[in-house]
Amino acid sequence: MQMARLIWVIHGPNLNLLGTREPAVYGNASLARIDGDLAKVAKAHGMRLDSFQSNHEGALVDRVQSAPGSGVDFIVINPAAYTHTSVALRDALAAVAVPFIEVHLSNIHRREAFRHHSYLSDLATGVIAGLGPIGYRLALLAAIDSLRGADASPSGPRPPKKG
Ligand code: CA2
Repeated sequence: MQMARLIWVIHGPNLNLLGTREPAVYGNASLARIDGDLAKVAKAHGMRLDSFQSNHEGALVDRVQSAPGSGVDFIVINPAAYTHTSVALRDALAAVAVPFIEVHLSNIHRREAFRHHSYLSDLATGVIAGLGPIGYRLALLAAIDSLRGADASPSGPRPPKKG
């Protein structure tokens, strides 16, 4: 029997502060609560899920680089401030070619101009912004749906369509 599909959730810098500061922008939920909710959803759908947070760009790049060797099928990522600055994270996601969905708690397009550009969005399967913690859950459900579709295709698992 095939191993259950594996989804990684990756959180960027300062998201460990969720639930402790700036509730008007980022809500009241802690990161542990968000990750706990995602773990339950994944389990209910028969998927494996691991969450990771770092405040360090290199650690995030290392994590992304290790995805293929760890058998990761899909990544849900909130790159936080590195969304707007990190060519390194972009290059890592492009190199590993694991499909990913970019999530933002806040609507980055309603905020300062420097938050409007993402170095990752054009590589992403999809982008969710402005819906708060439920955005992670929606991204996870979309990832699960995409993996289910891949498993159901007559030729077996296939990469997501590009372009
Ligand atoms: O809206 C998002 O999810 C962001 O990715 C959050 C980043 C921000 O730099 C992006 O532009 C949009 C910031 C995360 C900071 O998280 C905090 C949480 C609680 C208290 C302070 C910061």
